[in-house]
Amino acid sequence: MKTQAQKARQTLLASAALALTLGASGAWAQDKPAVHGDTPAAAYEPSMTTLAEINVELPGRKPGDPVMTQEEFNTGKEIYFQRCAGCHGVLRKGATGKPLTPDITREHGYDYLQSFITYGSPAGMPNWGTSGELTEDEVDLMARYVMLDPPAPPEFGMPEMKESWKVLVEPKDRPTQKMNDIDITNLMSVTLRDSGQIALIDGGTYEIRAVIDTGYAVHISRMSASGRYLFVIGRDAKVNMIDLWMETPATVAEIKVGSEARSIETSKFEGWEDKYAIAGAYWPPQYVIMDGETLEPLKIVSTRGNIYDEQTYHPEPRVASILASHYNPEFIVNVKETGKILMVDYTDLKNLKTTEIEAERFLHDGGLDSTHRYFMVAANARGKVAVVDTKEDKLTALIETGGQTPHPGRGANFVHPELGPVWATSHLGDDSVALIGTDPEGHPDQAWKLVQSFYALGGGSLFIKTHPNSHHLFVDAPLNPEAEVTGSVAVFDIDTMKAGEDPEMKVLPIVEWSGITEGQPRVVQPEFNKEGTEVWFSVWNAKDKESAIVVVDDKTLELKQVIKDPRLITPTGKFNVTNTMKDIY
Ligand code: DHE
Repeated sequence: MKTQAQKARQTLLASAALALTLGASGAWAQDKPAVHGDTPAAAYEPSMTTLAEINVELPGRKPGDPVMTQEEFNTGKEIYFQRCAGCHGVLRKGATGKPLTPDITREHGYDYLQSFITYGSPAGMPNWGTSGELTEDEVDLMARYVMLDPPAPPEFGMPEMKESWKVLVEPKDRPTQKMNDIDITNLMSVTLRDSGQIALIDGGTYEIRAVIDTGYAVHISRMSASGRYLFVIGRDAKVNMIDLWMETPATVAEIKVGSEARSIETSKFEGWEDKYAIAGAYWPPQYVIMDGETLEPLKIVSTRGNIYDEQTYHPEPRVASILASHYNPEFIVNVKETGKILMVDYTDLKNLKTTEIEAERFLHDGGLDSTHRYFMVAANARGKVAVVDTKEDKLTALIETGGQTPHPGRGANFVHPELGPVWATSHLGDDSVALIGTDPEGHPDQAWKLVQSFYALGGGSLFIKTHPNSHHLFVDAPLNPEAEVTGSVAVFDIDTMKAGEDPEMKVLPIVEWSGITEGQPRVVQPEFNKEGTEVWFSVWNAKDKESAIVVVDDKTLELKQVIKDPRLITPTGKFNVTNTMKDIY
């Protein structure tokens, strides 16, 4: 254990150095891997791939405009949306990175821009030229491109949504009872990132029961409250609604809700089960509430507006995570750049009521506490977690997690033997795990405070997980620079945890267990089966290499099964139907 701990410290130093070089200009700058290659870490950059494909005319030439052909402009736009828009914003007005509007870029001039793009800056700008990511010609092109007026990608309103909307099987033609022998309560929906598909894997037999085409680089899966319908959203903002009752589960409705999106959720409050679905978009910055049986778009709401503290206008605040409240008929919509959490009351879409909670900028991912009353979301570039009381619709606390760039996924809830109920997050920027007290009634001294922090495997963690029936806490580190770290997962025994003492860490060599020797696969996102007796890990390799899912016995921490299949291309997120439906994590 000592050597592991030492290794972990080394990795901490490596990743802390990395975070420092990348600077404090914001989440994506901090999240950037050292080399911007075609790696899973690079894939973590918000890349507006779909926007890059939209055709835009070269803006009319103004005096002083750099010379550029339409072809060069198209290439510049593609590079900009794929590499730069995540930090500098689609409209170049700045997000976590600095604004790059022509008034600023022209003031700097070509030589400055060319050198800046080539060498980067300690404040967070990557060295696109010297890293070899962009050729000299591309750097020259980008220096000229950013001096032109930024092209605004098209809006995506009701006409566009309606045009993309298809009901493939009408509700009246759908089965009235489950037509298959699958235990759908223990089904796993697995993202096959680079093949634009999901795999439905039986949690009991490990058999792939269906592979379903979805949008581009599908991001997450969420369940309807009844557990019948599965919703997935691609990065291209395409939503698929899948009926798990069909003989072979298949898409029954689909729609596009914008050009870039990451989140989808369904109504869960009593009396509103399966009534609505909601999706949030990065572009255009908006959310849309849809009919829960057909995906018919009903209400589109823009999130453009003022940043919560400065009260200055932001033209493109992206919608990050969305969760359904269990305490009120509301969706919890997290708006990244303005730092607002919107409690959207869905009881009357014509007279929509929204409670706008001031939280913190750069809201990203989060989940509920074990009682489902409190919602915890990471403002990751600010190193904080915002807590919202979903019963009272009020901000309860803003907590510094003590680490760099908290990234909880939905987090992990467990009862610490000495500190009581806690919610945990790991971090992208360092190897710490933060525990936050979540029991204001039973443990008022600990509630909404950072009660313990300890080290896991290394920086570059994305997800942490446990289950009410498990005594283990699992922490991944897929974006760590070291292959040994990305190929393993850290486990902590919850029962032996002591306040103020680092718990002992076990390391499971998941990639080694998968038997995959080619490529540099990364272990990502632990997910439990329904009973909480097994935990599944994705062994995420490059698209042209073998990937796998490794199943570990939660009691013995021994290998139980390796799921391999040529169809399992780049598996990443896994969503157990029951755990997802009931917010168990
Ligand atoms: Fe994710 C959740 C955004 C990259 C796997 N990711 C989320 C959520 C957001 C988000 C807003 C919360 C959704 C919700 O709860 O409603 N993710 C982004 C990005 O903007 C980012 C950084 C870059 C991008 O261009 O998309 C990004 N994400 C990734 C990956 O590279 C990951 C590791 C692999 C993949 O499949 O793309 C990845 N993100 C996930 C997963 C979840 C997720 C598995 C759901 C976790 C959960 O347990 O709920």
